[in-house]
Amino acid sequence: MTDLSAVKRSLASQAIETPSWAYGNSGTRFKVFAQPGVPRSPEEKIADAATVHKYTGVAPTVALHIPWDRVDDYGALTRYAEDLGVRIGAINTNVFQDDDYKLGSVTNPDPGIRRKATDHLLDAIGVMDATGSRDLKLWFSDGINYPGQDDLRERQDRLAAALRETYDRLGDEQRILLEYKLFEPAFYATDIPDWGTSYAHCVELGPKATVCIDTGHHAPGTNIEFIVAFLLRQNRLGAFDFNSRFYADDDLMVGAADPFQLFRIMYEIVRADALDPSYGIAFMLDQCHNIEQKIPAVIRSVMNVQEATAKALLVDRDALATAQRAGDVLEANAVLMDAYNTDVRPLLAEVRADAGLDPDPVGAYRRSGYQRRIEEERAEGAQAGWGA
Ligand code: AOS
Ligand code: ZN
Ligand code: ZN
Repeated sequence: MTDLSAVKRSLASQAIETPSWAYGNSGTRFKVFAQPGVPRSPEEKIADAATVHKYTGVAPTVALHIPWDRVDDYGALTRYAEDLGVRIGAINTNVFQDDDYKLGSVTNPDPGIRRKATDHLLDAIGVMDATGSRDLKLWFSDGINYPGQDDLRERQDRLAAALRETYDRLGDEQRILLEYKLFEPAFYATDIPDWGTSYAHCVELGPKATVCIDTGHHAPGTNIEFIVAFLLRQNRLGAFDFNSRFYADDDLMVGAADPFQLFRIMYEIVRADALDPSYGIAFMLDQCHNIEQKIPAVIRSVMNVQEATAKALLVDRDALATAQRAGDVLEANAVLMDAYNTDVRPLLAEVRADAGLDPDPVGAYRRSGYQRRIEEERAEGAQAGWGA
């Protein structure tokens, strides 16, 4: 039997990180649809993240992206966030938006460009020193479009050298989250295309390097929960970039396309007792809200993760283990499906009420007047960073 009060405690202490870029205007390469009231500065993005935390109670940190969130004084930005009740989370680097990086950043055949890219990564650790961030999230757009364009193996050597230099600059409490992505913008070969490549580089680097799983970065049909289980067993799962995809790297709201997949992922987390923030996994969103209103979309995304987590926590693990040991295929599957098919919304409403929150976070946001205020106050919203 599942202990309901333990489930509620786990849900109350869950932490989901929201990304600063989710609050800005975004789009595809075809069109960016500007929305009224979007943030014009890193401070305003943090204010929106704090609003999401205010209504959900489980989004206490916000990820920044350098240079999109560049400021002169990161200490002041950190204090600003803390005054609003949130903290700065992962620092994301950007070595993909400069003409120099056409043929790659840290894997570029030109050593001068590699130096520039690596220096950016080192600078980002300086930002972490000022914000107190634990995590440096690295995603490289590096890759090649044509067979023969560059030497596949040598590019791995260049990547390893840049990662080594970056790793060696980390403080004792800091770590690298190394993200992988199958394709885009490179179409023939990406330098970190899959979890295995990321994992191998992390192992080579040392214990402070762990893999970041972006749920939108796989081939269709990939069993992501297997990757989760495997990396947890190896102690190398550092973070998630949660989002939903139908076709490629769609960055839609997590749990929108496939809530069952999200449940299966969260079950592996629960199975490994890795949900509590003290375990060290960063549960981040990496999303763009191109056509829907941004703050309620982020709130909805946080709630989708909560719902998948609640269902995962409700799995009767004793009954499941018994059925698995007995080789009772149908019963084992039924135990898992019973939990998935439970309506956990009343349970989450109770968890929110216990925490002094409105049980309906999206409704509470809509009633708060925040959206009207930002639409009045913020004249010209800034773009998130890409998609121009
Ligand atoms: C890119 O596809 C990745 O998901 C990265 O995490 C990226 O840094 C993030 O989406 C912000 O652009
Ligand atoms: Zn990502
Ligand atoms: Zn992505």
